[in-house]
This record gives sequence, structure tokens and C-alpha cells, in this order.
Amino acid sequence: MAVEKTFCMLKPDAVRDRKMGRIIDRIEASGLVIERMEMCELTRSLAEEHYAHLAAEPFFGRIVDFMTGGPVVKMVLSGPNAVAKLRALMGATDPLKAAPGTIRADFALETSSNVIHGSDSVENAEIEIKRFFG
Ligand code: YYY
Ligand code: MG
Repeated sequence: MAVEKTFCMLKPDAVRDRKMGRIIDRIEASGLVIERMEMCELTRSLAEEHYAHLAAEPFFGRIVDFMTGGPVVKMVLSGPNAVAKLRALMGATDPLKAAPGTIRADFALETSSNVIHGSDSVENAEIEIKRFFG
């Protein structure tokens, strides 16, 4: 298994609703290593760039409003198979379809506020780490 890095972000709902500690606990318990971690607020242009793959969707403006509505926690995680491992820990995009025991199943109720982001490929992880950490 390749040692990889992935990009993770706790979304504004996780911070606002005081779920950060429990989510970070799950990340650490999984064996993934937190290499970098910082709380920050996203500018509109950074959120628009990050979700550019959804720019044509009717809900794009709502995603950008949500992601810029409060602080987030951005992280670089590393470990064997880190990209797929984080995605498995997170669960499906729609929390109602996420497997029991996943972060989204246990901490979120709606697709539009689903508490966590994780890169979906090694290539995107590299792009996203550069995007958020320079
Ligand atoms: O990678 P992941 O977050 O699981 O899903 P994406 O398809 O990349 O969508 C990014 C983000 O957009 C999702 O986490 C919530 C939001 N979203 C939404 O609000 N409504 C949808 N129907 C699809 C996605
Ligand atoms: Mg995605």
C-alpha cells in the first residue's frame, strides 16, 4: 500500500456545532497522521475554485455560501492509502445514504451540510493541498 497524503477539511457546520473533537478523534483512531492542521475562513474565490466541478449545478451558490459562512479546519493527512481511507471514514456524500459508523452518517443529516471534505483521488489531493496550504 502506497503511503499517500490527502486533504481534509472540517466544514463550517462541524465547527459551529462543536463536532470537531469527535471527528478528529475518529481520524486519529483510524491511523491516519495529521501532518498539518489550521482553522481558517475561506474566501468566496477559494470556495468557488474548490467546488468548480459543481459550478453548473443549481445549488453551487448555496455550497459557496455555506463554505464561507464560518471557520473551517483544513488538514493534511498521511498514511497508507490515505485518500481511500479518509473517503471510507467519511461515508457517502448524502449522510442518509452513508454507511452506519461513518463520520457523515453519525454527524450529519443533509448533503448540503455534511461536516467533512476529503480529496477523491491522489491527483486531486495534491492539487487541493497546494490550493489550501500553498
Ligand atoms: O466529494 P463529496 O463531498 O462527497 O461530494 P461532491 O460530489 O464532490 O460534492 C461536493 C459537495 O457539494 C458535497 O460534499 C456537498 C455539496 N453537494 C450538495 O450540496 N448537493 C448535491 N446534490 C451534491 C453536492
Ligand atoms: Mg468531492
